[in-house]
Amino acid sequence: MDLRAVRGDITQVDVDVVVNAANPGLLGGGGVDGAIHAAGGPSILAECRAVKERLPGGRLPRGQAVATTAGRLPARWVVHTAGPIWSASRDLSEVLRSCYVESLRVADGLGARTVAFPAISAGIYGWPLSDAARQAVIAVRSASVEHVQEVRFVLFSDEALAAFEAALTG
Ligand code: AR6
Repeated sequence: MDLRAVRGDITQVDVDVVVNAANPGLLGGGGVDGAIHAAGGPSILAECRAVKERLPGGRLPRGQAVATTAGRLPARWVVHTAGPIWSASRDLSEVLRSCYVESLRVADGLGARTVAFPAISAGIYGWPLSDAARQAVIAVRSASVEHVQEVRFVLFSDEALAAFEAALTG
């Protein structure tokens, strides 16, 4: 797998799968989740509702991932994952790594060759950026895939791009 970091808006990238930093309720939110639903249109939310009905308690456990199609986005699918909320007192890094590994597993199962990730949990969920980047790179490198050839981290700020570049070279 080829791993790279770029600065950009994940709703605009031409890849097979865009990963959404969603929440267990799966019905949208702010940040990258809001941007994906706004740009992709209502079909994504309609599919999320259908997926949600099949989940126990109607909730996606943190660290797990589910797929929908991508509406009007250039991507073919959106893989929705719910990251952990940063805690200074509990080490939830395994849950964060699981978001990447499970998203890749779902993407690979769809036959995706290119997958774009945002910095999961590093926005509203408050995960420190440099560690979020480190966990992301460790997790993606640990994943075994059959079809995925390229993983692109699409970062919204220069600071986030620098953190991922450091994690990729460190
Ligand atoms: N493209 C790429 N990255 C983006 C974009 C974009 N269009 N928009 C924001 N980011 P966040 P989280 C960056 O808050 O921390 C939602 O309400 C952002 O700068 O989107 O996992 C969900 O519904 C940050 O670096 O996700 C959940 O409730 C990164 O994406 C909660 O927020 C992730 O920030 C999830 O919080």
